[in-house]
Amino acid sequence: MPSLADDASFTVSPSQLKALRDELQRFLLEYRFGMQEIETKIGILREEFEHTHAYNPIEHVSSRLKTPDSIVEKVARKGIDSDFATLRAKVTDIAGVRITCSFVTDVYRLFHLLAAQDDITVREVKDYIAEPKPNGYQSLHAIVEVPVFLSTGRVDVPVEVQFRTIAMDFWASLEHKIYYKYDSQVPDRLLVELKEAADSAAALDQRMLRLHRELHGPRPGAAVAI
Ligand code: 0O2
Repeated sequence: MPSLADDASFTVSPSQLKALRDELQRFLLEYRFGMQEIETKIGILREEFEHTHAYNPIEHVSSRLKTPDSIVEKVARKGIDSDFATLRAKVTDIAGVRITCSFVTDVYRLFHLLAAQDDITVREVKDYIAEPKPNGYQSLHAIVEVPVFLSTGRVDVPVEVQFRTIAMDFWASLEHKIYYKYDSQVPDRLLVELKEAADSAAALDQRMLRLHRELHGPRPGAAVAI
């Protein structure tokens, strides 16, 4: 297959182009199915939680598939080969699910409930809550593999699942907009303010959790650490 990241010097016939398009669509379809499997699992946990504990630990869930442009950009940035086998092995965030929780304890609780399911394999965890990024970014990232059953058999699809609180999500979405607006050249003054805002968001999370516990008492298993 011609490299997705190659320059425009190669030529392909219409039938090769169609075959490439079909292969890319099928490749992305597997990720869509993997993403849907995770969404279903999270939806089930949410409903079961409400039913059993009369409590909903999830504020909202969003999902996205990386666009072909964004995959090509990552391949070029990381200098990796762009054949489908390498993409499958090295680009693990083609499918992404973001789960926004009420409290930090819910973040870990949901992660553990998902990770404990016996068809889920956890490939990698990055705990940016325990160790925030230098800019202040916080979230718990997990690359999990979920089986998808196709007419051709089973495929284990990696999905990047990001767990965060509302305060972390608020911060990350503003920071993302600022980076976009300044084309990554954010003035130092704003970087300092963003870091301070991230610290305030973390303090708010702690405070809200304390208040919540005062109201309801600690829930069983609420403070699971990873
Ligand atoms: P999008 O649009 O959310 O998909 P890399 O993927 O190579 O850039 P790495 O180490 O593989 O980096 O991934 P990491 O650190 O697990 O983080 C990847 C994703 O986390 C990003 O995806 C963002 O969604 C989020 N993220 C990580 N760091 C930051 C940050 O400092 N600020 C904000 N706002 N989000 C962050 P994408 O692909 O960049 O974007």
